[in-house]
Amino acid sequence: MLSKKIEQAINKQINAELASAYLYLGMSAYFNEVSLVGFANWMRAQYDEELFHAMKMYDYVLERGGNISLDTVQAPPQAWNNIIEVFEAVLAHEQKITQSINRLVTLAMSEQDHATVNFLQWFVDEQVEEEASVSELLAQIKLVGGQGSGLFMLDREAAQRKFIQPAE
Ligand code: OFO
Repeated sequence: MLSKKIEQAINKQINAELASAYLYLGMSAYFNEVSLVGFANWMRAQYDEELFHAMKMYDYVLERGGNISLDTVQAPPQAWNNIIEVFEAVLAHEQKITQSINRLVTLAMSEQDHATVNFLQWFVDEQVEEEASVSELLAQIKLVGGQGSGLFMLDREAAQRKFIQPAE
C-alpha cells in the first residue's frame, strides 16, 4: 500500500509527465508549421515517450493499491522564435523533470518505501539519457547555426526517430 504522501507525489509527477507530452506535442505542431517535418516527427516520438512515462507511473500507483487523481494539464507555449529556442526549452524542461524525480526519490527514501525507490530508479536512469540526447542534439543544431543545409540534414535524421516502448 502506498502512503498518502507518496500517492499524491506520484500523481503530481503523472501530471508533470502529461504536461511534458503536451509541451512536445505543441513543439511538434510548431515544426510542422515551419516545414521541419523531421523535427515534427522527433517531437511526436518524444510525446509518445512522455505518455509512456505517465502511464508507467499510473500503472504503478494502481498496482500498489493507490488511487489516481488527474489534474488540469498545463497548456504549452503557442509560439517559438526558432529551433534553438525550442531545444533550449526542452533541455531546461528535462532538467526540471530530473529535479522533480530526484525529489520524489528523496521522499520515498524518507518514507522508507523501498519498492517506490526501486521503481523510480528506472526514471533516474531515463533522465540521464533524456538530458544527454537533448544536449547532443542542441549542440548539433547550434553547430549549424540553426539553419541552412546543416539544419536540413539534421531534420532528415530526426525523421528517422521512432519511439519503441521498452520491455517491462
Ligand atoms: Fe518523462 O522525461 Fe521527459 O519530461
